Amino acid sequence: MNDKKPEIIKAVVFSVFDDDGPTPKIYFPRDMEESARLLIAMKTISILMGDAIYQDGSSTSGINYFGILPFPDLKLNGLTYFFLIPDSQARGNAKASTITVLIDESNRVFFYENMKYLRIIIDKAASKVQVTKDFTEIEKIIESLKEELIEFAEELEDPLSTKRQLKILFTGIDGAGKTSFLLGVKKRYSEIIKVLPTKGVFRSNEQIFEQQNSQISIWDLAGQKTYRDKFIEESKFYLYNIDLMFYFIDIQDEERIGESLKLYKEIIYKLRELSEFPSIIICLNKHDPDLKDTKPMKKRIKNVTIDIEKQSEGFFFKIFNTSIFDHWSLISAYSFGLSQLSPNRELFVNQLKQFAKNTNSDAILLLNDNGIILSSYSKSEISEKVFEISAPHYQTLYKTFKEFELLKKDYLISSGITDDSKSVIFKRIIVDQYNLYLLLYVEKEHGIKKVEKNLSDFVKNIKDLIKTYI
Ligand SMILES: Nc1nc2c(ncn2[C@@H]2O[C@H](COP(=O)(O)OP(=O)(O)O)[C@@H](O)[C@H]2O)c(=O)[nH]1
Ligand SMILES: [Mg+2]
Repeated sequence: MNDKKPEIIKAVVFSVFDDDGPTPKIYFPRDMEESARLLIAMKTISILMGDAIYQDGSSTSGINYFGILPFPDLKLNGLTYFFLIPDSQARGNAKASTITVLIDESNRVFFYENMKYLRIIIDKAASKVQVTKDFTEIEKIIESLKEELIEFAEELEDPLSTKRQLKILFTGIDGAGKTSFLLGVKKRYSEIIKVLPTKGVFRSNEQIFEQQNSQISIWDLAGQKTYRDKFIEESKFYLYNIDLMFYFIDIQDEERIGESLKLYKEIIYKLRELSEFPSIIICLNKHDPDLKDTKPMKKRIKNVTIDIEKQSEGFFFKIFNTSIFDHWSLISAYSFGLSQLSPNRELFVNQLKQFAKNTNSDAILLLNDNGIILSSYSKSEISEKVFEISAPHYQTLYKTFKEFELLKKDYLISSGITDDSKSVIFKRIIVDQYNLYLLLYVEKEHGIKKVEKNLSDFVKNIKDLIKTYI
C-alpha cells in the first residue's frame, strides 16, 4: 500500500491582461504546457474583462470575486480569484488579473468543501500582489501561495469526499408554516391543506439541476415544545455543519411572537457556541395578501425586525415577508437562500450586470426550469418591484401558451410597463442541456433585438458557470 496522499493542487496560475492580451505571468508547475496556461489566462481574464464597471474606468475597487470554472479540455477545475491591480498607465487605471488554483476535475468537491479557507488564503496573496511593483517579489508571493495551498490540502483528513454535502435547516416554533412553505415552493398545493404537525425531523433533498456537484439535504424540524427542548439539548447534532438556516415566525400570531423570538435567541446562542455561522433567512410568514397592509401587521413586522437585527449580529441574514398565498414570496426567499450556497453567485451577478448594460435593461432575472431564481440583478428598487409583480404571471403565461402551442417564438413581450418606454421580456434560453429562463425589464426601443444580438456571448459565458453553480 502506498500511504502517500495524492497531490490535490495541480497548478497555480497568475494571469494579467497586459499589452499582449491575457498573459499567464507566473505559473506552477514551471513545466506547465504553454497551451494549457494560455487557455487558463484567456478564459479567466475574458470573464473578468467584460465587467462593465471596469471598462468604464470609473471604479476599480469593487471588483474582486471568486468563481469556480471548469476546464474540460485539460480535465481540470479552477478556483479563480478576479481582481484588479492599480496601474495609472493602463486603461481604466487598472490591470485585470486572476489567480487560478487548479485541481483534477474529479476532485472538484475539494473546492466546494474548503471554499471558506481557500478564499482567505488566496485573498491574502492577491492583496499583497496588488501593492507590489517588483516582479520577482510577486513571483515569491505566488510561490508561497502555492506552498500554503499544498500544505493546507495535505493537512486535511479527508480532502476528497465524493460529493459536497450541504445542509439546510428549517426551524421555528410549531405552526409557523415551515412544512407548508416547503410544499408551496414545490407547488404541491393539494398536500398543503392536509399538512399535519411535523414530528421529529423530516428530511428531503433539493435538486436545482438534474446533475449537480452537491447533495443538498433539507431538515424540516418539528417545533413543538417537547421537540424544541430536545433540539436545543442535542443542538450539536442538528446545528453542526449547517450551511443555511431558514427561521420561521408566524407574523399573524401576536400571542406567540415572544416565544418565537426566544427560540431564535436560543438557536443563535448555540450557533455562536459551536462557532457555526450559516447564512440565515428569516421568514416573517403568513404575511397574507389580504392582511399585509393592515396597521397591526406593519407594526409587528417593524418590532420583530428590530429584535432580529439585534440578535443576529455577526451573522449574514436577510428578512423576507412570506405567505403561501403569494408564491413569488416563497420563491424569492427560498431562491435567495439557495443562491447563498453557490460559490459562483458573484460571478453570476456580474454576468447579468454586463448583459443588462449591453441590452439597456434595468433588471434581469435568471430562472431554472422549476422557477427557482438562480441570479438577479436590478438597477433600482423600482425595477425590482416590477419583477415582483410580473414575474410569476409571465412564467405562467409562457408555460400555458407553450403548452397549447399558441406561441411560435421562445419569448413573450409586453409593453407599456411603468411608462411607455419600457417593456418586459420573458425568454427561454438553452444553455448546454439546461432549460433556463430570462426575465428582462428593458427599454422598449431596443427590446428583443438587443437581447438576441448579445445572447450568444452571454450564454457562452454562463455555460461553464452553470456547471459549477452548486
Ligand atoms: N394564513 C396562512 N396560513 C399558513 C401559512 N403557512 C402555513 N399556514 C398554516 O399554518 C398551519 C401550520 O403550518 P405547518 O406548515 O404545519 O407549520 P410548521 O409546524 O411550522 O411546519 C397550517 O394550518 C397551515 O395551513 C400562510 O402563509 N398563511
Ligand atoms: Mg412542520
